[in-house]
Order: sequence, then structure tokens, then C-alpha cells
Amino acid sequence: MSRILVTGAAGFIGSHTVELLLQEGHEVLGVDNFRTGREANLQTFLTHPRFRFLRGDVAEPGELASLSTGFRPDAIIHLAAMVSVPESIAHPAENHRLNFLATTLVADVALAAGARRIVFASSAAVYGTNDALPLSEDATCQPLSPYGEAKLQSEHHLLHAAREHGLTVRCQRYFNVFGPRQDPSSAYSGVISRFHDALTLGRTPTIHGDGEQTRDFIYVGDVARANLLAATMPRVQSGTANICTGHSVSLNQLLTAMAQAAGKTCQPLYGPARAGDIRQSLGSPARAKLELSFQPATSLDAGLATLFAR
Ligand code: UD2
Repeated sequence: MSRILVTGAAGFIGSHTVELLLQEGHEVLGVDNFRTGREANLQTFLTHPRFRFLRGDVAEPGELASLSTGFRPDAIIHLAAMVSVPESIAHPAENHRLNFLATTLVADVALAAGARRIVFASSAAVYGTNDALPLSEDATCQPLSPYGEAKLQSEHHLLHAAREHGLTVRCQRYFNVFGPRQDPSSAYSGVISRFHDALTLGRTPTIHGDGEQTRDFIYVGDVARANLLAATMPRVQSGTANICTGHSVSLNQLLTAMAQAAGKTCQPLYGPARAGDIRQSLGSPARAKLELSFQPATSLDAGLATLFAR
């Protein structure tokens, strides 16, 4: 059993990760300030005997240190973040605070508390436009957004701390994560949650651009397992790995598949393409398989079926 501190525990990926850690017998301290996380996401495990939740802002200097006093984590899984690319363009200073400065504070807490491992929620957004598909971790990183920049800077900061202090740091470059509990309520929300909302409420979904942009969608349960492995697998070395499936679909194909899963027909509205939007995104899952023995188990169709069955 490990003691694991999870930031962003009430978020979409955070709550699935905590749930799996508890199922696997670990002790978890979850922290979240409910900026985008939700209390409802904690419901299924809030009273679990090996779970404790504390409300707090990881980006506020000193706050995580005081919240986690006495917990002595073996590992920290740092998922708290501003998750939206367009929001980072609209609010670059806040992006810097939440997606970079907070990471440095988490590294400080890990060192002070004696944690041996940090798992960091990085992103495919670090690559920016790159035609060398599928993207391997050695591909050139040229982020198109403040979001991607901050994630890349955070990776560098943590890997530097790992070298300096002998920690193990795993940077998980998530591609497009989808599944239950993804909040559809903002224009910045993940596209599958937006399309799901539109299809179930009988509204017209909007496609930004021509819909031929592609994404590698990975199911949140698989991402939670990748986090579990990165945090707890013995003899793991520091490094960076894509958390992806190695398959991509266009948004037009996605919407057709989702309409089918919902048993509906659907004509979207096409709007202007988003600033900072990556055209093609497809990752190579080879390194995560090699270094973490991680392979996604849920196909896009199976994940969509779960979403529509709820
Ligand atoms: C996702 C992640 C981001 C980062 C990135 C990695 C979310 C919310 N964002 O950004 O954190 O990890 O992947 O590359 O998960 N779109 C529509 N209609 C809509 C909403 C979106 O057409 O109603 C388009 C959007 O313009 C983009 C695609 O769908 O081309 C995916 O958008 P997204 O916001 O789900 O995710 P992305 O790839 O910007």
C-alpha cells in the first residue's frame, strides 16, 4: 500500500484516479479548490476509510504544504490545472500560475515531505504542430498555446528536480481524455462532453472549423490506470510518455459515431476554427507500454457506449 497525495482530486481525471487508487488498496489524500472540480465527483468514495479530502488551492504558496502536513506521501499525482487551451489564451497569467507555478510548489512539497515520486498531468499540447505522426516523445515540441508552454515548462522543472534530488518523475502526456464526469457546461469543455450534451438534450452541436481536425481520444478509466502505474509500479525510472491510444478520428467521424451510439441523426453547425487549435493529433503509445506496461483497454466505441448507457 502506498500513501498518495492527489491534487485536482475532484476533477474529471482526478476523481477516476482516486477511485482506482482506493480500489487497489492505497491511502489517498485528495486536494481540490473546486475551481473546475466538483464535490459531486467525490460522492462515490468520500466516506471511504482510506480517503481524506481537503479543500485548498495548490497554486497558493504554502497551502499544499500546510494541508498535507503529517500525511508523508510516497507519491504525489499532480492533476490540478487549468485544462482548457482557449482559456489559457484568454487568461495567460492565470494559466502561468495554475499550470506552471503550481507545479513548482508541488515539487517543493514533494521534497519537503519526502515523497519519492511525482506523476504530472502533462499534455499532447506540448507538441503543437508537428507532422511526424504518430508523435513519439522525441518529436520536437513547439506548443501553440500558453497552456502547452506551461505544461512543457512544468515537465522541465520536474525532470530537473528529479535529477537534482533523486526523485522519480513521470510526465504523462495525455491526449484527448473522455468519459463519465467530464463537465460539459463551459464552451471550453472537452468536445466529447459537448457533443454528448447536445445529443442527449436535442441541441445542435457546433464544430469549430471544417471538422477534419483529428484527435486521439483515450478513455478516462485507462488514464486513471496509467496514473496508478506511474505512481506505484516498482523500479520505474523518471521520464515522459504519451498516454494515448495510437488511433485518431476526425471530429466529423466522431460526431457520426456519437450520433450512432445515441441512436440519433445529427446535423452540426460549422463555426470558425479555434485559435491555438492543433490540426492533427495522434500519439505513439509505445513508450508508455515499454516503461509503464500501460496499454489502453477501452476503444473509442466502447467508451462512447458507456457514456450513452448512463
Ligand atoms: C485537449 C485538452 C487539453 C490538452 C489537449 C492536448 C480538454 C478540454 N482539453 O485540448 O487539456 O490536453 O487536448 O492536445 O480536454 N471542438 C468543436 N466543438 C466543440 C468543442 C471543441 O469542434 O464544441 C473542437 C476543438 O476546436 C478542437 C477539438 O474539438 O479542434 C478538440 O477540442 P477540445 O477542447 O476537446 O480539446 P483540445 O484538443 O483543444
